[in-house]
Amino acid sequence: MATARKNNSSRGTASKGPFNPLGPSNPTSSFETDTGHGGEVHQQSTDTDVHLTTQQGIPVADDQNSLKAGTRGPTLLEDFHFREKIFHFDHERIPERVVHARGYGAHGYFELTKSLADVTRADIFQRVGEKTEAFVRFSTVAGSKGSFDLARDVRGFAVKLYTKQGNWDLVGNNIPVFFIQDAIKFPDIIHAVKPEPDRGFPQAQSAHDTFWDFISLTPESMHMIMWVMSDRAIPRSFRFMEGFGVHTFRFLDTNGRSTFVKFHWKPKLGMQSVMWNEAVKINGADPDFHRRDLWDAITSGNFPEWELGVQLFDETFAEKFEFDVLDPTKLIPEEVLPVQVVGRLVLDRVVDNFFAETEQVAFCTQNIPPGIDFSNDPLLQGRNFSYLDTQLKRLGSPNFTHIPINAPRCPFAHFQQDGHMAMHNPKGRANYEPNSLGAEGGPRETPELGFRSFAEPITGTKERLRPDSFADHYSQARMFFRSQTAPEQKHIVDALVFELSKVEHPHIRERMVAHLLTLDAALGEKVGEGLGMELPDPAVPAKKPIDVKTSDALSIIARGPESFEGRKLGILATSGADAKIFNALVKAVEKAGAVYEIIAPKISGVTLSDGTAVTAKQKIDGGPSVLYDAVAILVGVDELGALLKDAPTQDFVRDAYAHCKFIAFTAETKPLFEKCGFTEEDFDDGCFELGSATNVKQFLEACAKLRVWDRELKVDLDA
Ligand code: HDD
Repeated sequence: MATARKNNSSRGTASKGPFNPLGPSNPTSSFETDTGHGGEVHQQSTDTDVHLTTQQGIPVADDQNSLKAGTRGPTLLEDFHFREKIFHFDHERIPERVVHARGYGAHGYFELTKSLADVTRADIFQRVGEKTEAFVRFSTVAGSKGSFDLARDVRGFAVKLYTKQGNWDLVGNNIPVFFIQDAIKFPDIIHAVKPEPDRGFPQAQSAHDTFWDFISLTPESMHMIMWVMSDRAIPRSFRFMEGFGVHTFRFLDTNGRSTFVKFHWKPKLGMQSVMWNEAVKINGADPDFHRRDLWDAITSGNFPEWELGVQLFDETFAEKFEFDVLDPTKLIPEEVLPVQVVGRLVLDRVVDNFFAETEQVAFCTQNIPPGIDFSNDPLLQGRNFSYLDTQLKRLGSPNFTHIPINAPRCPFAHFQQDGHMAMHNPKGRANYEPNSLGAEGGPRETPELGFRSFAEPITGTKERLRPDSFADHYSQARMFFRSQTAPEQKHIVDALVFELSKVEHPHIRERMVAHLLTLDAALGEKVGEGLGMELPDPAVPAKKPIDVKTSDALSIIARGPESFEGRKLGILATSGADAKIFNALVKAVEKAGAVYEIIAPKISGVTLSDGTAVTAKQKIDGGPSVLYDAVAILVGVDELGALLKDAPTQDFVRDAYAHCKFIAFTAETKPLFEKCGFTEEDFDDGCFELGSATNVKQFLEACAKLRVWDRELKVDLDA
């Protein structure tokens, strides 16, 4: 027979008062609400004398039990606290972004290091040393909001700069070109890559029929495909990737003179990617790998930084260049037109609230301040329509700029009013322009300061045509492939074979290999061989490809980082591990500007040979070696027996080796390598037996190279 229980059932005893594990007046969480009345902010205090209230401010007496007619009777409709709480919960979700749904943002600033006053009147580029507040959101494209971070995918690199003349959104990617030339094809490429409509899978993956069907029917995507199949699409961290504005934009000076510009973000710590097999395992071990990395770096004071670079050119350069500068499937190699560094972007503050900032931030390509203008790139022109439109769908009101993360930091004044959730309505009687009722009839337009478009003469027939100058789809794809180092080329081949092996329709595989044969015969042959198929005839190009000069800047490895700074060493340690070596290792890691994490049999940690106790960050099965850039294994003799029997420990060692990482170990650890099937011959330049502080130093110096690429050919079936 059930007994009446008025309190929370988990307490198990009947009592009249509301159940509150922390007592009746525990600190509530703190949050701010912008009332919008003159920007006044009410803060919900953490003071213990502030009670839980409804949204209307009514104090709540019982937050554990709904109001019922009789102890075991039905819930009453008049329970306004219950209704408000559930109503709000039911409406917590907003539509996720149709693309780039999974992302992570952080605050920071842009600092100008070189004035561009001679080419642009944009205020942000005038005064060296001046800082401009920034918010950046990184993202994957195809996956939904809850998908994993290490998908093979393009990464979004969207930067909102709160300039003194309004918000400038540079909504770029970590790849400088795009799949398609005309925005009208955007829904098609996105439908093709997203989960297939009948079955609703695969999630966050391009390795399926519809994606490759569309790609193999769209030769203009070949250049982008080279990038997406390369290591660029599986970055180690947001901190180690480049960003690009992609399109050609214009700078306009005070006289309205135009200079074309392409924007680049260059990571201060250099570029780095993971291996595909590693990416697959990271997704299981830590689906939040990238967002956690950004959070950890910023909260530990290792602020990620990028340089802003510009490629500036005029009409004469544009006319002479082999490709159309309005074609977003083409880039201008740095060797042809150098990138000038003009500033730096530093991310130094994590968000206070993920939803309020990262989820509600609304980037719009059309947000540009005076001094910057669009080019006629047809992809950019279409984007300028799409972004505004999507924010209305996602955020539900034309007043999305009233949300603090989207609001300009400079003064603003206009007569737009009303609408859902209007927070800033104009005061006074006159809500139109011009008027003679407000103070000086203002706000009024300012021809001098105001945004002006480039006065470009336009002629032509109204038509739906691609220009001939957009017709070469293979030359730059070839340039990209041939600019890669041998391991990077191998990764592209492996990625194509992997992806096309997931395609069920042979005709799609054939059509794709035909494109690859036209792009680069050796590439096509290797992929065809990897698929075990007879080679088709090469695809017939709309325009015969040309051989253009290769560019080292396109390779991650050719321009790899020179230090281990910002990277992470995983130290798998057990009790009894040599304290001297451990201490030397930790010192060397810190000196290199890197970080380390201890992985141990138990999370409580280990006791080193000198009796020092150190706590662990991970238990061995929670800290596989894929989470680290290099690893060290320090085992006490008494603990070795247990580790030899432990499958996750063996995975740790085998994966570190297979993923070409630098590995350090003490003499006592060698039986573990034997147990994993390694012989003396397998110990290469990337394996360091640690016996003294000197070789600890050598190990850390070697780690700067990040990977032992020669090893890959020994451990990979596809090699
Ligand atoms: Fe886009 C989001 C980057 C082409 C339509 N895009 C979005 C985001 C990034 C990019 C980084 C996420 C912004 C954020 O973090 O909130 N998109 C690009 C780049 C492109 C590109 C670099 C090619 C050079 N996009 C593109 C086209 C269209 C769109 C051609 C449509 C015609 N993109 C959108 C969108 C999104 C978006 C549907 C979804 C969420 C959002 O805008 O705010 O409007």
